[in-house]
Amino acid sequence: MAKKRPSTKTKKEEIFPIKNVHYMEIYTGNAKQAAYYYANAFGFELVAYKGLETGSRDRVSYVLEQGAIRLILTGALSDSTSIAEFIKKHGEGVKDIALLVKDLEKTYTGAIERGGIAIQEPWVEEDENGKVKKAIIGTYGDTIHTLVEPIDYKGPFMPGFAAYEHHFENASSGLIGVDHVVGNVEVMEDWTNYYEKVFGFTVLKHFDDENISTEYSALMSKVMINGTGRIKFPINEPAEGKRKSQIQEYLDYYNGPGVQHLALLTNDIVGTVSLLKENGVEFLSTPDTYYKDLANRVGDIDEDVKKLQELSILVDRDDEGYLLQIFTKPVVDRPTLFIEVIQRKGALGFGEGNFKALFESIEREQERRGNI
Ligand code: TYF
Ligand code: FE
Repeated sequence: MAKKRPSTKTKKEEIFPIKNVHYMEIYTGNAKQAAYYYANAFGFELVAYKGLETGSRDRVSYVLEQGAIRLILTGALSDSTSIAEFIKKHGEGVKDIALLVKDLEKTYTGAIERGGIAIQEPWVEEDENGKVKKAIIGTYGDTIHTLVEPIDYKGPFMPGFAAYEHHFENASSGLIGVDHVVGNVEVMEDWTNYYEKVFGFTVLKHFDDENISTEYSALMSKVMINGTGRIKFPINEPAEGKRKSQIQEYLDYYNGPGVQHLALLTNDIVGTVSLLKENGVEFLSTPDTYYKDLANRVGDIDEDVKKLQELSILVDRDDEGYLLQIFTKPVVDRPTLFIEVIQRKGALGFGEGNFKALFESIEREQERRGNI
């Protein structure tokens, strides 16, 4: 008789195994100029391209990489694409959070059986560099998850893309990976239930409007996490407060739910943020009073508090360690999408201790925009 396996090995099989976030695709009105911004301001490297020169007649896409982060900037070449429609409705924004999976057909079919929104059945793309399997599942608003499974693919990015020969020098800013991707929706429970049922995610943390004081632009939030703990997708909903919720402002300008922020990891936030600021990236500011009691609140940290204050970097401590984070102003014309730079030194949280300072800073921006 076969020996019973020790319990440490009987790990529960995930219903939707995800290896990684494969790329995040931004629909933009001018992919060429957006690519220049992410390359030269954020330190991404341009690696692949498709457009008229490669036989793509309806869209142009630039692929940028930094560490394990991959961004695609896509623009329309004709008015008959859904890209042009997307931009008319939402402005520029994240269309796709693509997920690298195994057993794509099985993974896709299971998700659809559990109530996943079927956007596109599995298909195979192919060029001289090999094959890639894909399928598309819908999520909040017009956002999608493209599932990707390469099959012996050896090209620069995906079939149909050519390696990009770029002619300028730009330094990496030290961004190394995706920490979390946040969505703003109208009814949080609808979408947290969706991620539980369809993708097998669980709730890591729940912030309600009590935790997140109603004095400040109020919201509720649940952090959804997959079985490996690698993929974190927080979902926000507006809450009633004294002022207009920052989430409501987003929903008004985006015309519905969508991606609010991309949180990108660095191992050296001081170095990364210094470079981004030199490159002209605009960040939310933090009042000097925040730094007065920082030492009391977070105890000993490796960084020089003066330097953090100079750069407006926020710090929070939890049971496991501490984290440092900072938020850009919106990176598009509408007050919608922004980027968070985060460094984790053990901490597993989301900067809960910074919510008050952060939301006051967001509120100052809302006020300048006339949206309170
Ligand atoms: O992802 C988070 O939870 C943090 C804090 O509208 C945050 O980055 C939460 C909500 C929000 C902006 C930032
Ligand atoms: Fe965040």
